[in-house]
Amino acid sequence: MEGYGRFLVLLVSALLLGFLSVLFALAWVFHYREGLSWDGGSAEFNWHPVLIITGFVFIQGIAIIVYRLPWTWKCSKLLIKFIHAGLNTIAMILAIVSLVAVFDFHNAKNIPNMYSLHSWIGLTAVLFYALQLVLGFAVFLLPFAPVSLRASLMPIHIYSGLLIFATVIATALMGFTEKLIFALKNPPYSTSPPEAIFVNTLGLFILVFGALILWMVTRPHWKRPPEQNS
Ligand code: ASC
Repeated sequence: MEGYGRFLVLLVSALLLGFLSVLFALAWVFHYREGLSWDGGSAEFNWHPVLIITGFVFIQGIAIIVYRLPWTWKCSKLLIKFIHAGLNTIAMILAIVSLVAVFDFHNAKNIPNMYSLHSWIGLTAVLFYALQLVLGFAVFLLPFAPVSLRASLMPIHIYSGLLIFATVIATALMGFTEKLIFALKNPPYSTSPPEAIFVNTLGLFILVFGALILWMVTRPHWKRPPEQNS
């Protein structure tokens, strides 16, 4: 593989950033916020950033690059497809639970739903992700679709997958901003208290994680070799 060393450096950097992002999300809710529980209060809301960052950012990012891991190239393509679909299914489940946590918290506290740009784009991303998962399963995993249909839908599958992933990251960044403006009152966000710096840093980690994943997955020379396809 051309540039194997460079690929490994990018991969390890992305995995470290992704892992650190999950740790930061947990540190945010446990150190600065109310922790995690399922009680209709703020600790229930806190599942939202934790599960989105774990599932919809980190696990989805790994799902995107599984075909590019050189040591999987000797495995059957079908096995890697199952891993890709399985990771995306786990991410979908975590995203749904994270949405239930938000709606449940809002309804318990009489906070309006679905008014912010974060909520519009975020819910749209989850709906398109579900569609992408069902279509991907039906066309590329089940053995029924003809190769011509697979070939014509593959560029759309790749484009929409990457668009959803980038949109999820943009939506997470909007969510951080929203939450910090809502939650930091005394001292306010505008005075850069430690929590603000911490969560801004988490936003930068997620952005760079996404940038690394998108770079790795768009380099043509790091594609799974076609002769290994099944
Ligand atoms: C698949 C698969 C591919 C593509 C190809 C069409 O299901 O394994 O490599 O679709 O057949 O682009």
